[in-house]
Amino acid sequence: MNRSLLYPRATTTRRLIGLDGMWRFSFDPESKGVEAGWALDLPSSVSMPVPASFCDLFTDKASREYCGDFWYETSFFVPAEWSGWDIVLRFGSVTHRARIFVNGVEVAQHEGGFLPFDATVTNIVRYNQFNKLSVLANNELSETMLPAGTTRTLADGRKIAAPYFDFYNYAGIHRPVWLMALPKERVLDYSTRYRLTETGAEIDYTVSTNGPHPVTVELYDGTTRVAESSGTTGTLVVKNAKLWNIHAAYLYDLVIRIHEGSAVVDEYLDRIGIRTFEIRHGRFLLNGSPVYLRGFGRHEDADIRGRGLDLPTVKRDFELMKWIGANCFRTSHYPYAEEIYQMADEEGFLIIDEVPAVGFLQSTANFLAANQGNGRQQGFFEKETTPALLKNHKAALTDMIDRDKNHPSVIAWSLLNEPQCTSAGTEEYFKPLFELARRLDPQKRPRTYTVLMTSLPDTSKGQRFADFVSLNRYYGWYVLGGAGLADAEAAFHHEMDGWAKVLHGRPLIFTEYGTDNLSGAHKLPSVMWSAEYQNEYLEMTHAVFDHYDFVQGELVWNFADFQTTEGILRVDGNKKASLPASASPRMRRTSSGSGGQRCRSISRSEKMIPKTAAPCRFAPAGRCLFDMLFT
Ligand code: CKU
Repeated sequence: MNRSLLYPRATTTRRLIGLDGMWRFSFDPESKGVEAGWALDLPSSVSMPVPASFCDLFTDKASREYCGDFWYETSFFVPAEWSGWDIVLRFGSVTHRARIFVNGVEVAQHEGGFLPFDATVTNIVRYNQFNKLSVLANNELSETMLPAGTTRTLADGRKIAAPYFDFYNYAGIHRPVWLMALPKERVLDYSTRYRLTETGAEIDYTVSTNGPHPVTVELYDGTTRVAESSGTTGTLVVKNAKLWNIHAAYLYDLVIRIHEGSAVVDEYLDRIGIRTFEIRHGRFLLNGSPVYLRGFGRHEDADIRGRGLDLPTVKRDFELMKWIGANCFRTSHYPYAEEIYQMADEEGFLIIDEVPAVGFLQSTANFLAANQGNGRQQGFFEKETTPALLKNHKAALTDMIDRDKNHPSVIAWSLLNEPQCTSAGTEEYFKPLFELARRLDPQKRPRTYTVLMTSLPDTSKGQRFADFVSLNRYYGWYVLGGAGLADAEAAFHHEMDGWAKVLHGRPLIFTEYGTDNLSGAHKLPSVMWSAEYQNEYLEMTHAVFDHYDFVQGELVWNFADFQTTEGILRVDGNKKASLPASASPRMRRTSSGSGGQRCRSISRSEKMIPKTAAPCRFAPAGRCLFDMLFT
């Protein structure tokens, strides 16, 4: 079996052609395309960019909200000199499921909208000619998939997605598509593990290939080879190793080769960072030194392109995160594009990598948007659908760890977001997942899941599995908000005192906290949605954090405003990033008004209201003109 999630790279033995660009596109609401031969010729298609979500490109609501089957089509040229190689198509992600056809022949199927897959097409392609590539995708939601939701049918027969999660169900070919020529005998995977020594570092590695020939592994610091070894497992000894660190990333080039006599059969190159990450005595230790996690929960979400990878946006986001002094983000609520992890590797950011296990809760999701859910109050892990869900969950977790295990930036795995975890089936559901993550990860990174507000220290059945506890808390927003802020603080303390009793030396971080903000709203005294209220909320919340030594991180919700399903609780999306100037001297001051032009992007509305990045209390001082003028 030649399964490989390695990132596509051109080397002396590998060739790549990028297939991104303008493709053809058609909705298929009656799911008749396969029978009607659309894989050979897509009728009445429109142009469609790849990568991108299709949703926000249309100007009519039926197209934006389309739910069901849809097709993409392009053609690709296979050079004659590629004959004798394995020809493989590689998709970074297609949301949520895909069937791939080449010249009308089905070559792959994949479920799960946030992880890569490939299709070997060696025996199907025509050399020195153009070949037709068709993708039949589908964006329906169900309770057995990640993320979870349901699909409803409107009176006119159209399907509509009803997410159980608080982000828009963007769909399309979201990440790059590659055509690759690979040697028949090749590297399929590799992994590394780091040990710091008195004189430098040791890197234990494993390489898997699909053939019998010997393997060598070399490590380069620029053009200088600093370590080498041979065999599919071994150790690279690096003297005076330069460690990868926060905002001070140092990357080495890893070169893996398969040799047959004097010939190199395959060569794979990657960039790795030498670092250790562990939990000890209630602290996160990076290279043995304590680190407090500061940063954001985020989304892959931008105007027009939706969840499609956009490198300028990626760059801008990292610049904003650096500017504000963040060191960490969670890939809420799904694994992000590989290019984002590469950027984090380069820039020295820590990532809590989250599998798309979100929406595993019916009752709360029901009230977040107008067209969601079914109002039932029940556990999510005691249903007929639970075994199928667990199977898909394991598959997604396996692929995420396979894909991301070599990134120095990835420091932890988040196995679920806000599941219903107080009911009887929780432990049976959680245990195999936590065991799987431990088994699959060569670096044995800590595992966590984010704990919903209604799951408390004494009722949360899942928390005992976590290596560190992650709380999403909104005291003063979803509960006891407004004039009740003092009560919110008391209730928050009460809960924290409860966590103190069950942590048993584990650190606890906040993976979400925040309030929505109406851009430009100011009021004295404050009201909810105003800038002033956000300040008061954040001050209170931070004071609670600082009261507890076991709190070892804070990731504010959210880095940027993001789109959600429309509903009475969301004003054209979730607006928790429109944070105003903070009253806290520790808080980065930004404005959602005219002073706050540090926009990641503009809003989706034609009013072009800027989105602002969230302020953080950990930003280095003195870099903001607005601060100097108005404080
Ligand atoms: C965030 C009920 C709390 C849901 N939680 C998860 C996240 O996806 C949401 O966007 C909180 C929020 O802003 O409500």
